[in-house]
Parts: sequence; structure tokens; C-alpha cells
Amino acid sequence: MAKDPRPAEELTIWEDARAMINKARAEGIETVHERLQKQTPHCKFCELGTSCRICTMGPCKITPKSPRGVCGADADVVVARNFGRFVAGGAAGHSDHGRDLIEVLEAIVEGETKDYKITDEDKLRRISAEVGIETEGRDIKDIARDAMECFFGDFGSRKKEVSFLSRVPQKRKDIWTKLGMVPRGVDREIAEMMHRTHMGCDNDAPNTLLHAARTSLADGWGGSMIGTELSDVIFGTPTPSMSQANLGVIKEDKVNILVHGHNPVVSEMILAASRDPEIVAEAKAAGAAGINIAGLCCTGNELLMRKGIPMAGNHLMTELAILTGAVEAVVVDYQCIMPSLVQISSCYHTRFIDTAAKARFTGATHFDIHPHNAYEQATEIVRLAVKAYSERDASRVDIPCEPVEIMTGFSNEAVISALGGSLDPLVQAIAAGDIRGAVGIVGCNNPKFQQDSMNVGLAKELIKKDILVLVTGCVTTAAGKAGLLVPDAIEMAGPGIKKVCGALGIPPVLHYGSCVDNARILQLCAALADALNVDISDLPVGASSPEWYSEKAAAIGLYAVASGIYTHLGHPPNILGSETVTNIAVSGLEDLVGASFVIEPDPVKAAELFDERIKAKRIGLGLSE
Ligand code: SF4
Ligand code: MSK
Repeated sequence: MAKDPRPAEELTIWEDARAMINKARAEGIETVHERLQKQTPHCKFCELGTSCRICTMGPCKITPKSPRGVCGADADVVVARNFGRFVAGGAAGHSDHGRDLIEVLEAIVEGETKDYKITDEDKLRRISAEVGIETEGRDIKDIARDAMECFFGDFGSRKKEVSFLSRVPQKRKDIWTKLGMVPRGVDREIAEMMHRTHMGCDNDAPNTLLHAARTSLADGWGGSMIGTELSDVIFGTPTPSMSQANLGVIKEDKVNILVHGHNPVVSEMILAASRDPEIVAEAKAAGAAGINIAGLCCTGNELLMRKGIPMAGNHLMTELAILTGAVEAVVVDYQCIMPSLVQISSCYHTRFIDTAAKARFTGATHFDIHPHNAYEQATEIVRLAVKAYSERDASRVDIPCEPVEIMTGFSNEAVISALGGSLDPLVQAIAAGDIRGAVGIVGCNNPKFQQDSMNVGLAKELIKKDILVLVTGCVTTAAGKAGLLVPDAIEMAGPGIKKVCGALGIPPVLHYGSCVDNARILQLCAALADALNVDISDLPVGASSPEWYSEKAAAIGLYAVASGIYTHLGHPPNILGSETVTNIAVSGLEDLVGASFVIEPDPVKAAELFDERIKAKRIGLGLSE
């Protein structure tokens, strides 16, 4: 194994990660860091976005000497097409996840499952009314059937706009209408993006980018929002609770099962099966003190938000969690699951189990989980983990730390309830300048950055400036491990945040959920804009994905910008090979949609940029800086 020559201290800010990176090196196990070294330097054309392989007259690369591909496409066209497809990939991922929730709702409505049910009937009534379904005096099953049909319809071609556009302020919708950016159907926009970027179609970079934005809006206000809302309906709307994070949540004396991926449909069943008294007894008979479920990435966020299940780690912790040697099973659904986890699992007694036909891993044990057999399959999986416990090699176990406390569960419903039933106190706190603004920090880890240095650095800088922070996805674990997700963290915040969050007993950094749950932040921004009778772009808010890596993060960033939210990225997408595309991303969009991207790798400077932006927006609203 070629070693990454950099010390673990340079790769991550965390002690638990450093210990496991060093353990991997001592045991000769390759991780993401060694593989990055082997892949570096990356192909310059791919980095710039100027390589094209969408037809077999190519592949082509655009250079000063050959400024056009075989078909005549220039750098602008090639870069825009590549970026458009990148965003479509992300939108497809989130939205197909959303569709899976509609299919579970369908199974409930059709009586094809006894494992899932409608848990939050009030929420189903509320969201159904929002999308125009009659709810008065009707049976919940009938409402659910109509909601199911309505949301399936949002994926197709028969609507003029996706249903949750009912939440979008009129001023914003007018902008989208003028630009031809109103998202009509999730699958339609994604398919059209693929069509437009076929050879010989949309050969005008700005036009391609407008459709990329429309595709991302179909994700944010369509597929993702449906995913979030139906997850709440089926599994319960999150309310604040306490939990824990870091590798210390893995327990030496228990059967440990890590759930990884994004969709709660499988992980909720694993959790339920792990509480089956018969299986718990089997675990005890095998010598364990019990069965411990912990989360990774976003399926971890889903269980954390709703059930208070502890979080073992974010994206760059997934390999390292297995390296503790105390993990009996990793159970995955889809997205952000490194194939390397299969190899690392095979270095231990760890069973690697995949559960989705659309996300199979060579070398994994496959369970085909559907709504009609989910619990039964989950019990088999948990039993496999119990069996594996006896094979654990105690001499290779190293759980490097004690867990830290975190507070979770901040859905919009929970926030409004904490505020006494309306957003008014928040609006007043913003008007008074106690909360100067808010920034959602979302997204991933990327081994190109010191793990979580920017995620944590930016959050700390912002709260000092009295800017409230909302976190989702992998930033959740980062903020939690840094001690930012507990009420006492107000000591790290400015005086205004200290006052408001202190009075409410909440942290200055609020856990808002998983990647699809960024839709909760969109909804909050829309509600705030409506409360102030302004557009979303007039609000003192921002978004950031400091350490992003995935297509989904690009879709999120673009739907945030297209919704009028100024959005920071710690590094650029692969677009720098086109001046036209880069200029549109970092300034041209401002004129079109009232927000743009900003690229800044330094968290302190990024916080200053947000500060400036928030000052300007506050002045625009007639408020003090
Ligand atoms: Fe080359 Fe044009 Fe084909 Fe792309 S579409 S591979 S630029 S010929
Ligand atoms: S899991 S998309 S690494 S946040 Fe949602 Fe984390 Fe980014 Fe995946």
C-alpha cells in the first residue's frame, strides 16, 4: 500500500479520525487518503470541465490549440453541458429518494405493508391542504391516496409546476416565470437536461445553465421536499431531543450495527428489529450487553432527527468507523457509500449488507427490501450481526474516544412551536438585530480538505457575528463534535444569539436534518419572506457547502441560488474552463435571480463575505446593520 505521506493531523481536525487513520496505516489498510494521493494530480481537462465524451466522434478536450471539439463545440458549451449533467445527477439522486417515500405511502394506502404506517396524520392533512387536496372531514386513507397521486404526478409531464410551488413567494415565482425556470415535473426536467446536452442540442451555455437551475428547482421544491415531508408523515416529524456523536457511540460490549446511506425506509426497520426482545435476548446469549444502532451520513441524520439515534460519523468517518474493529454490520441503502467499505469490512469480522436493487455492491450480502417484507428482512439482518459478534477479535478493537452530547430535531414545526406558535418572535429578533441573519451550512467532506476544518471554522465564525447557523447532512456531525449543537454553545456566540438562543434553551447551531431536508430550509426562507412581504433574495440569509463533493451538493447549491439565496462553496465545481459559465455562476446569476455563488476556501474570509452580504440585505430591509 502506497502511504499518504501527510500526517493524520493534516488530514482531519478530529482525534477519533486521527487515531483510526493511524490504525489503518499500522494494519496496512488503505483509506480514501491514500487513494487520493494515487489519483493526484487529477486530469486538468476534467478539473476545468473542458473534456467531453458525450459522443463517439470524441472524446474531445478543449485546449488553446484545439478550441473546438470535433463537432465544433467550444469550451463554454462543453463546460455548461458537463455541469448541467452533473446537476441532473444530483437532482435524480435526491428525487428518486423522494419517490421511494411515495411508494411506501402507496403501499400503506393499498394495504400492502404492515411495517409502515402514517405516523403524523396532522402533517399529512396540512401538506395535503397546501397542495390543494380537500381534507375537511375526509378519512386519512383517502387523503393519503390523493397525496400519493399528487406527488407521483409531480414527477411527470402533466403539470405546469410542481405542487410545493404553492409555498414559493409570488415575487420569486414571477422571476422564474420570466426566465422560463418554473420546474414542471421532476423527471421531466432531468430528462430534458439529458436531452439538451445530447450532441447537437442546446449549444448556448447560458441557456443550458438556466435549465440546470430549473432542474435543481425541481429537486429542491419537488423531489427533496416530497422526500422530507413524507418521511415526517411516515416516521414522525422531528422534535428536539438529546443524543451523541463521534466514534465513541460505538460500544465495546454491544453488537454494533451502523446504518449508512440516505433513506430512512430501511434504517427505521433495522432500528425496530434491533429492539425485538427475542433478538436482544439472542445478542445477550451471545455474550453482548445488547444491540447498538448508530448512524453514518444522512440515513444517520434521519434516525438522529426523529429517534435520537447517535451519530458515529460523517462521510470521511465511514471507513474509519469500521476500523474500530467493533462493528458487526454496516447496513446501507444508497448514496455516498464508498465501495471501499466492502474491502475494509472484509479486513474485519464486519458484515457489509446492501438493501437496494439500485445500489448493489460487489462483495456485499444483499437483502432485497421492499415495503411488504421490510421488517422481516431487517430481523434477518440484525440476526446476522448478532452472529458476527462471536467472531469479533477483541485484540483489534479500538474505540478512540468518549461521545459528545448533541441536541437534534429542529424541524420547522419544532422551531415554530419553540417560538410559541408563529415565526413572529424570529422576525422580531431579526428586526432587533439580535439575530442578524441566518446561514445554512450543508453538505459533505472531501479528502481534498482537512476534514471538517471549514465546516466547523465557518460555523464558529458566523455565530460570533450573531448569525444563526442551521446545519444538515455531514456538517451535522462536524458541528456536533465541535460542541456547537448544545445549548451551552451560546458561550461561543455573539451577544444577540446568546440572548435569543439562551432564552429559548437552544443551541446557536440548529440541526435541521439530512441532505434532502435542505428543503426544510427553503420552506423556512419562503415563510420568512412571506412574513416580511419580500422576496427570498431580500432576506439576510445565506447558504454554504464548504467541503462539498457530490452531484447532490451541486444541485442543492444551485437550487439555493435559484431560490434567491447567496451560496458559498469551499471549492469550485469543474467549470473554470469556461469564463462565460464561471462568470454567470459567480456574478451573472445575481442579475437574473438575485443571488450567486461565491467561492472561498478560507472559512474566516467566507464568514466576512456573509457578514457583508447580511449587512447589505439588512440595510435593504430598513434594518440596522
Ligand atoms: Fe467531441 Fe462534440 Fe462529441 Fe463532445 S459532442 S465528444 S465535443 S464531438
Ligand atoms: S451524506 S451528499 S457526503 S452531506 Fe448526505 Fe454527507 Fe454530502 Fe453525502
